[in-house]
Amino acid sequence: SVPWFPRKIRDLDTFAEKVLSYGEDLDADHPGFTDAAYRERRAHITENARRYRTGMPLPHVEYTPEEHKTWGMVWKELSQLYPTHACREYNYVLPLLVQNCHFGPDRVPQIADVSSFLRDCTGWTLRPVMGLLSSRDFLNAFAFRVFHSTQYIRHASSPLYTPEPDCCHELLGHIPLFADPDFADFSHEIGLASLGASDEEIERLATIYWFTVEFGLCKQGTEVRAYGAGLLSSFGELSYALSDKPQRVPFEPSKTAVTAYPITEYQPLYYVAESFHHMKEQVREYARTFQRPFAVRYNALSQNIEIL
Ligand code: H2B
Ligand code: FE
Repeated sequence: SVPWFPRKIRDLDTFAEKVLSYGEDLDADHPGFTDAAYRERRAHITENARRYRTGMPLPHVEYTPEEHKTWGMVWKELSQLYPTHACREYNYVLPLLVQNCHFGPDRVPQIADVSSFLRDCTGWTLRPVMGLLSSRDFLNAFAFRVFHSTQYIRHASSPLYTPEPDCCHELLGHIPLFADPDFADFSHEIGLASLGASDEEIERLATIYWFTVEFGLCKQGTEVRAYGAGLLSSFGELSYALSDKPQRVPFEPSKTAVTAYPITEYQPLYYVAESFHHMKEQVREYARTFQRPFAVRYNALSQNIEIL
């Protein structure tokens, strides 16, 4: 039997309370664990995400001067590396985000501005989320071209480190490439493959997601550049990934999907894609091996999944 999956965009509302970790409560080793004001701030921001439903305006967060400062430090560090380390598509979009969505060193951008920008570019939109969703829920939303974004920011005591996704990771790591048509379609393809997939198939897609959307490298003429969000939002790993230390091999879904990876240290191995367009074709081909006895298609007008 095929596991339940969302058929209409409103079905994503059922994910809101199903976060796995880091809602309002933090683990003991989190930099903000002993900071009551930080925990309260997080609780306030995640409460908006908990209450959010499809069709509501995206919550506006009034960031504090300290939060803007943290963002500014992250921005300044990373933006030095982008011209030489980020892929061409990323470097094309970032200035557009500066022009259209108030990206820059001075303040944290608002996801409402970013979401309308993405909608205009590729039809992707954002939803606020309290914390980590299950791989299944998180990837199922991709079938609707929806990306769940956190809005809280890392603790001010460690501006270059966060143990979980925060708005710096989402805005600098993930968001820019959703404005690229081929990357948008590639990500959508993973989402469609995840609908009604078995637990084992979800695991494989989550691994592909890890080695592409989070830690992917791609060819750029004779060079290799980064497009993965985990790299584009980490000053240290971004230079490491392109150095001569790690191993780099061509992206190949059936191999990539079953590769083991560490989550608390730099990756020993990166997969290098030919192009986003080619990756989309590869993932589509790979998903044909899945068990689901029917095909699916997203109808962007009705925002429903059609079963074929
Ligand atoms: N949930 C949220 N909120 N953000 C993520 O980046 C995320 C997630 N990543 N759930 C997912 C899991 C990823 O690690 C893969 C698909 O398992
Ligand atoms: Fe991420």
